[in-house]
Amino acid sequence: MTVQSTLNDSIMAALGLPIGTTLDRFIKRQQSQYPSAVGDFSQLIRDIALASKIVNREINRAGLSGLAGMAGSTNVQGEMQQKLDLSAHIRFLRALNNGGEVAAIVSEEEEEIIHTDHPEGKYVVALDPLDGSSNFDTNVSVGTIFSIYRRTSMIGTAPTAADFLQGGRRQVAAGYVLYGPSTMLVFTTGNGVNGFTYDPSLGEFMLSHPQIQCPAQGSVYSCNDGYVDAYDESVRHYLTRCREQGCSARYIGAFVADFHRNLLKGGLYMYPGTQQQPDGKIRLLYEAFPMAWLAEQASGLAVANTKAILDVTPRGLHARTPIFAGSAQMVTDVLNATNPKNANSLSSQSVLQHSSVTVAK
Ligand code: FBP
Repeated sequence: MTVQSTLNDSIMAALGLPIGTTLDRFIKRQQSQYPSAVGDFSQLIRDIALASKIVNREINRAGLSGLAGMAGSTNVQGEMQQKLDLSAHIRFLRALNNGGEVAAIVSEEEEEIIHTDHPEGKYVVALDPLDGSSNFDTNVSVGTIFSIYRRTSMIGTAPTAADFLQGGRRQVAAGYVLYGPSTMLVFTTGNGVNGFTYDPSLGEFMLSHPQIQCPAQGSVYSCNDGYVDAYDESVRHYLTRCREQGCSARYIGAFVADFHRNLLKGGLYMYPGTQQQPDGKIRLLYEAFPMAWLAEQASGLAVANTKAILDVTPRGLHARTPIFAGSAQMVTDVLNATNPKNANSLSSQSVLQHSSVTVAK
């Protein structure tokens, strides 16, 4: 007997559609696929969801609560920190520490590894607590980006840099939270990419975008046009060809927001290197690696100059990398434009072998 059968149509109509799958139910279902799972990984995802709900509330009220504006300090990248940068940093640190599953954290806002009160934790997390800092005070979309590894060092000891520098293909989960017109949590654990929309009336993340697939071709490119003259000639040629083919430029200035739009609608986000900044601006551990895994898991691609981002060897906790990410055909085209020799012999092959993409040469 289903619940439905005992209620008459008018009540059913008033109730409307079932509320759908909560993040918690989704995690439980995923966990049941791993007989050996004991729930600590599930708890970790819940801790991230909790922190993002608190950060969401603080972003929404920043103009009222005095959390808007500069904090008067700089981070390891030499960037001026905003109050919201620090409050998001603290909120995630607290939630991950209180959850007890994480032994150490690397955050964009601190130079050194942050050891939690739980050396017994199995996981380490790399985090960009609030991405898109230039947008904070202007009420434009921002995000949080996270990347999770199972530690390699001995449980009970203090994790070291080696736990974080395992390489992008060793991530066990990666995702972002987009604080936009609605707040969404999008993540992968290696079984595709799923998106959850936050319903403040329930205080729950609800499954709204199951198994996201990035269209192979897009008509949008996202880069800071102000820097185009400093890009390599081949990148400039690629952009000229994009425009000739009728592509539009869209750049929110928050990686999470630009990446999310391109993931759903098709498009290419790029932050190339320049002579001044050969490695560009985007950080490998807590920006490029997680977004690259999401791209590949959604049948998109993400490359540096000559190879897949996930095959780039991380040289430091805050190392940067050039990045081209999004629709597979657009990434392959920019790779062919910038490194034809490499594209044919190396990158596109190695890129393609890892992802489920078929791309016209
Ligand atoms: P943070 O805001 O976390 O430092 O991230 C870097 C970032 O803001 C990306 O989100 C964005 O795509 C890019 O830098 C914007 O940089 P620029 O202003 O140089 O175009």
